[in-house]
Amino acid sequence: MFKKILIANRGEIALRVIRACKELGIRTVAVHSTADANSLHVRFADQSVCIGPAKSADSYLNVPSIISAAEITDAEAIHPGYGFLAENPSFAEVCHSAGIKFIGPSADSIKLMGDKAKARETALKAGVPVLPGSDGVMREEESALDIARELGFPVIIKAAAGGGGKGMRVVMDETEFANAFIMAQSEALAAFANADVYIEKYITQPRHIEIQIMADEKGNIVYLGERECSIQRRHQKLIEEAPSVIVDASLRKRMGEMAVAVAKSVKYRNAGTIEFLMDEDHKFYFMEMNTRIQVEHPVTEMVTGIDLVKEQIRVAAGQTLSFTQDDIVIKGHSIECRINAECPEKFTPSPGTITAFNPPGGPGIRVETAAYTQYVIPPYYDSMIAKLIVHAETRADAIQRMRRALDEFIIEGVKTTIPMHQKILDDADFRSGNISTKFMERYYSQPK
Ligand code: MV4
Repeated sequence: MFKKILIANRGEIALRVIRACKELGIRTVAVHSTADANSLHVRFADQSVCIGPAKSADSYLNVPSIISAAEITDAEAIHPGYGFLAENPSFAEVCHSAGIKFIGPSADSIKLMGDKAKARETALKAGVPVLPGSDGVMREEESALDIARELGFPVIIKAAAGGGGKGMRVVMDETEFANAFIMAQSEALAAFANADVYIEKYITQPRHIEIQIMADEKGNIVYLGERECSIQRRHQKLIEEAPSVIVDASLRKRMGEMAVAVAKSVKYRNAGTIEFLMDEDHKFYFMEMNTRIQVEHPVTEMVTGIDLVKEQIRVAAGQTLSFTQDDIVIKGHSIECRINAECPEKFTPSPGTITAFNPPGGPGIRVETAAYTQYVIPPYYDSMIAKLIVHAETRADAIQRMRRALDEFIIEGVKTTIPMHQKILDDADFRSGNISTKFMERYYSQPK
């Protein structure tokens, strides 16, 4: 096992990794920008290194600085958390060359799944359902239009280097196609320095359901059930839950086995997530693979009782998975609300000083946060200040528990999205499980 790990991240996820290390008896090194000198991840780690100024590009994305910090502190491994360098194949490669274990998949896996057109091809070859679409990237508008006609409108044009919604264009009919195709290519070029786009049949009201997988370095791969992530806005998830109301044991097994098939086909290792779109007939299609631990991993932990971050560290150290597929049992229901320092109506950021902070407690409550009373939220990073996670026996009980916990959560000095969560939890469609990725659009167009 590693003796010392450097955590190349900040905020709640840095704390989450430090906690896992402490329980495994591993010493920790925090890295931080000048803006984060008073952060809890710095305080809770055994050692800390300032890696640069406030701007992420100069600190949390500064590869030479982070590698130097690992070298001077004798850290044997780096946990990247999510965001920042977590899905940067060259960072994984540099770690490897420097003799530092990157706690995650290989640089090759990250690179392959980062190209969404190649990821789609990979899933197809592994026998996993993908949406009807183009064979790889399309360069000429005319042949692209031919494909679109074959698929039937509406279609969606996606950037190969995209993901998370960037560089996508929905095309409702033939008359819009030429313009959308050229726009998608130039947007992709501007955003990713790569103009490659591909085409898929568009699903109008899909659910976003993803499967957590975990793989060791000996070829064992298991699935840990699904997360329902349809409640999102502008590709930012707001609420996630496990299990999904529409996934029963047999569908879970089918989706899980498909997720494992994708991972096996690329000799995947460590934690990963296969995202699926599900249509109204409950048919599912591969969408993307995320090659990191995700923000919403706690809901899976709550229903499986498995510590995913500890397991990431164990398998990176060469250990065999500590459980088999048969050991994994989904118990109860878990919901996570991401609480952001934002105006709950307009979603504009609300940085500043938290003047009062009192997280909820009691049975079935988990709060993942790096905030505290008098903490100053810097304007440089993302606006998530806490994840509130509940676990209960049934979905109805979990919703009640979340409402109770949101009522208890005191955050003063900045605006937060707590009122938005309270409204969603009171919504009849949400409560009945009648949700899709269009939920928030519908929700915010309703009179209040
Ligand atoms: C789609 C789709 C409908 N049909 N692909 C959004 C993010 C990127 N990963 C892919 N996305 C979508 N791809 C087809 N063929 C709808 C979306 C989509 C979406 C997906 C998941 C969660 C929220 C979403 C919001 C808008 C669009």
